[in-house]
Amino acid sequence: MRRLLVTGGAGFIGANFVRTALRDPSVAVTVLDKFTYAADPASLDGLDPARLTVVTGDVADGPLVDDLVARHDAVVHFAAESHNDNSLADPEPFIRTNIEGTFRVLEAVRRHGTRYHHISTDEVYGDLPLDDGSRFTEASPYRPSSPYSATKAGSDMLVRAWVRSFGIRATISNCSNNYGPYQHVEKFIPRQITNVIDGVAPKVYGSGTNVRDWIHVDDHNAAVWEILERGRIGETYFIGADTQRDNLTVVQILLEIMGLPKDAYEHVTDRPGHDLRYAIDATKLRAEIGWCPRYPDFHRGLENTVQWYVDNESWWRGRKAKTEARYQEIGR
Ligand code: NAD
Ligand code: TDX
Repeated sequence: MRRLLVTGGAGFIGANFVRTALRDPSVAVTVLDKFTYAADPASLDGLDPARLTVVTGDVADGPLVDDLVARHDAVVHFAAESHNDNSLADPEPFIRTNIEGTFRVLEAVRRHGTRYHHISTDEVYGDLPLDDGSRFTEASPYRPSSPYSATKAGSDMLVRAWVRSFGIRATISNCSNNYGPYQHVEKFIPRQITNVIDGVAPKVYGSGTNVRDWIHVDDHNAAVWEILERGRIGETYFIGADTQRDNLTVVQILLEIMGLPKDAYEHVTDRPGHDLRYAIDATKLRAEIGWCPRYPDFHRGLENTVQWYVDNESWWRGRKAKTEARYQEIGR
């Protein structure tokens, strides 16, 4: 049995990763999750209890992390505070979880010689001009804009230093914007889908011309799995599916799928420091690892995602009112 420790495994991408990983009968997973507002135990419902252990705890708790890492063959580190708007309202938990938490995991990995994969984001590279066609590559300079992306950049730097100075067996992946089932309703796509279900107009920050490069969460996780298996130690891999869309276009597709006029949205105050455009060049991952997206049809992916939120209202309903109340406080 191969024993994986998955931090943040009750959050959006982590829970989907656990679901994928447990399809391999030779894998057992331990989830370490603090169960912040972003986690939901129900995201792990229906999985084989003989091969899934869930531990409630903090990645910044050194002794706990050390004990768990010692008993596993590999660590996949998803746990993070992940929402830009929250990092603007209160950066402190981002420092503790994203930087100190990663430091604790790295120290445990160093002591026990455990294989480590670090989950990061394209946002550490800052943003790109709207219209010049450029994309981030693994050689792009780090230029984070928000407290969230600055702490993710810090965590990436720690991993690189621990590889070089201590020789830990680590890989890093930086992925673009994910969508799919089990994503918290604070994030752009689920927020708009659930607004429409509730008869509320989708909320577009500023002009809506900002561009994100979308990828289905299962494509992200398939790439992570391949990198864990076959990635070169010390390397960084970009994960992206060549699906750049501006926010207005995404909202209009959602409205069309949900049977409403394309202009049934409203503009709200922009996010301070709002990154203009992200775009990922995943040539290295495709060439070296042979990965390619299995869900390249964005329209179809959004249709399936809308259907998932319609069918799984009991999963998100309990968080919706509180999330919107938080947005109301910040005027977005
Ligand atoms: P999420 O907010 O849905 O989930 C994060 C999980 O981490 C939650 O279950 C939460 O309870 C847990 N967590 C938070 N603090 C913790 C702590 N101190 N100790 C233990 N667990 C803690 O986030 P997500 O969207 O699933 O993102 C997962 C990872 O992927 C993050 O590292 C994020 O930076 C990265 N990422 C996300 C995207 C995206 O589009 N969502 C894109 C690229 C990279
Ligand atoms: O209501 C909204 N209206 C809106 O126009 C929300 C919530 C967002 N937006 C815009 C802001 C962004 O341009 O939509 C875009 C996507 O916003 P988010 O879902 O907050 O994602 P983003 O800030 O791009 O960051 C995401 O991708 C990279 C994840 O949240 C990060 O964890 C990941 O690292």
